[in-house]
Amino acid sequence: MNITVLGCGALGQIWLAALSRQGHQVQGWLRVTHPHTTVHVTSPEGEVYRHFFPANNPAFLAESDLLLVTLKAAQISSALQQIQPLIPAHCTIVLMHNGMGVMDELPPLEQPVLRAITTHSSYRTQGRVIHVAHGITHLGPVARNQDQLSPLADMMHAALPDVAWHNDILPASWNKLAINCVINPLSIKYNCRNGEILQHQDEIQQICEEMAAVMARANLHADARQLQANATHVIQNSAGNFSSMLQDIQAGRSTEIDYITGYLLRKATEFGIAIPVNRKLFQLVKSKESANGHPEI
Ligand code: KPL
Repeated sequence: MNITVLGCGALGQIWLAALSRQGHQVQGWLRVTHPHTTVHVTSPEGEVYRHFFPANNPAFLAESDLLLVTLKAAQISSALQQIQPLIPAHCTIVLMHNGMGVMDELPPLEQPVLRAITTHSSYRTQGRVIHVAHGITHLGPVARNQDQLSPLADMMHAALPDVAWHNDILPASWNKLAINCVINPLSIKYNCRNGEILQHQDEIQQICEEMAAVMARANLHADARQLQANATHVIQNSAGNFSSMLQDIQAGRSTEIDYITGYLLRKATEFGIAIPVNRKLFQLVKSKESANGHPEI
């Protein structure tokens, strides 16, 4: 397959490496145009992979079968808008990001769009990517009746297991949202690695109870104890990792809070449900962002 990976951060590099090793033709696409990109990944098993890939080649994009978007939620719609005229109609666009609400911002697209949610954990340090722990990638259509795209899950699974196909990606999206609503703001509150969050079980429970109330109103199966168990599992798996949100705050970047707890708050407001614990965490992260020079809106 010809594959363009839009966004060459930690997750983008892991996928570039994995897809290329599987024999696919790949290129990166950087927001600041550059003819090549360096991938330098240390796997959870300690193997080092270092390679140069071509980047930002419009002719290759015009022949791509898959556009894998690994940008942060807030960057996706404008980045897609810029390259939209170059994306061929047959190319499947996979959006792999934290949080929810991006679909509401996208320009109208003729290409099929899939959503991917991943629990692979990784971070960037001194020009290298540390792939801390393997995870599961859930893949599926946002619109119904796109089951014919399910072979893509097998292709991606062969490159970087596990990948699971879902005919309806919404429940998996909400379950990952719950994990991020727990780990990311709490990692900011306690300024800690994921593993230390386990010490705050009462808060984890409260976050999950509020989350379950909103999910139930959205007609999704919601069990607060299951959400808490899922979050605990991911915390244990990524214990040594700093959450992406804490990495963003430490690097002076804006975070994905508007698409994580912010999305939950928007839904709660729509349903008339009070979620004070999540609201307070949202405000805390926004205040850290504004201390970093990002306006509170
Ligand atoms: O998605 C993550 C993130 O950091 O954003 C988790 C799964 C919480 C791993 O750190």
